[in-house]
Amino acid sequence: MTIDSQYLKELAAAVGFSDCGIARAESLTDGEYPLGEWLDLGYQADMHYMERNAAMRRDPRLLVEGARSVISLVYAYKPDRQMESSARIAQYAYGEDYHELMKRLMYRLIAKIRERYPDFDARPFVDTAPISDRHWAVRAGLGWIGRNTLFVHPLLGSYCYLGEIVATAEVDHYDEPREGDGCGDCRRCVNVCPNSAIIVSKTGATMLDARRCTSYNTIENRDETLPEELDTRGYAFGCDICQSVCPYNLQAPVASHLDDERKAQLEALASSDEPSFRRFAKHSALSRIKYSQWLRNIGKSFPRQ
Ligand code: B12
Ligand code: SF4
Ligand code: SF4
Repeated sequence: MTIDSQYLKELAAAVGFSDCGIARAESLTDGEYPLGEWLDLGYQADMHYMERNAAMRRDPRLLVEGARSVISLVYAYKPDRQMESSARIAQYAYGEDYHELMKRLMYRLIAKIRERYPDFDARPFVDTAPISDRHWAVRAGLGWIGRNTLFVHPLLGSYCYLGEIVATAEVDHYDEPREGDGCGDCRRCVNVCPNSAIIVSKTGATMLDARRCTSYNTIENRDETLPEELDTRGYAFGCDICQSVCPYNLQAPVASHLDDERKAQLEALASSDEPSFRRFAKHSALSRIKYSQWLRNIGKSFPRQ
């Protein structure tokens, strides 16, 4: 079966994705995705799941038997305004949990494709399996990996969620990665990071040392205390500092609306008790952390479990 790629992209836009590109399902090279080097340096901190299934992380054909195409999908979320609180939450977590949002749209897209191609066999992924979302977006020609290690779209910036549908079908036209990147001489993100978590190697390529990163420490770190030297600049969940200075984000169009009710809910979290925190977190990216981590992140005591 060969799918009409243009038709597929039109369907992706119709279900609500901001952009879509399609790459051949082949193995990523060590040069593109030096996972081994990152792990050897210990930059994964306690994210031991990153140490498992390394081969699968590079090659989607090990994840989906017979895979031929990776349909990469971008959903922009730059909000129209910011929450105001001493306990700040990264913008990607303002709305619905992106795993739920992306999965729903991807299943809708698969259903639409099946209306014309009933035998379309595919599996959707969004940060839910060993596959590197950013590198597939790059392979599909949608943008590049910026110095802050995030995927940057030339028009939408990096405030976007990524997901992919791995399919056994071929398409009539595959996209190619862009030539070079759009960062040029810019180093704003590297220079602004309060924890020097973006490490520049001798070759000039950058990697993220999660041990130093506020996002890692406020979300993935399960210790009773945060590292003393960590400068969170008020972030209690995630961190947007290295994205907020990026010229591509500054010029990107607003893509989501933070309404008064949601804004108030986000701001009230700093004083929420456990039941109200859990209620809020249920369909939010905040479900990744426990209430005890939340208390630790906002500077309150970390009760033993
Ligand atoms: C683990 C993880 C984290 C970890 C580690 C992040 C990281 N940069 O690796 C932590 C918890 C810190 C994290 C934080 C965040 N994350 Co996260 N995370 C992931 C996850 C699960 C895997 C990333 C991964 O593979 N890391 C492994 C290493 C090897 O990758 P790397 O070092 O970044 O890769 C670099 C090297 O390969 C280097 N390189 C290339 N060639 C060469 C050559 C040489 C010689 C060298 C030295 C280097 C080099 O270039 C790459 C880019 O710089 C993905 C989801 C997924 N399944 O893909 C989401 C994902 C990357 N995260 C996402 C988000 C939104 C975030 C946050 C912005 C959330 C927030 N606001 O707090 C922050 C951003 C922090 C940052 N500056 O990266 C989005 C990013 C969307 C986008 N536009 O890119 C993703 C894609 C989830 C999604 N599906 O939307 N995340
Ligand atoms: S997310 Fe924050 S702490 Fe992590 S690299 Fe970016 S600026 Fe630094
Ligand atoms: S701030 Fe500059 S160097 Fe960093 S990702 Fe954006 S354009 Fe690239």
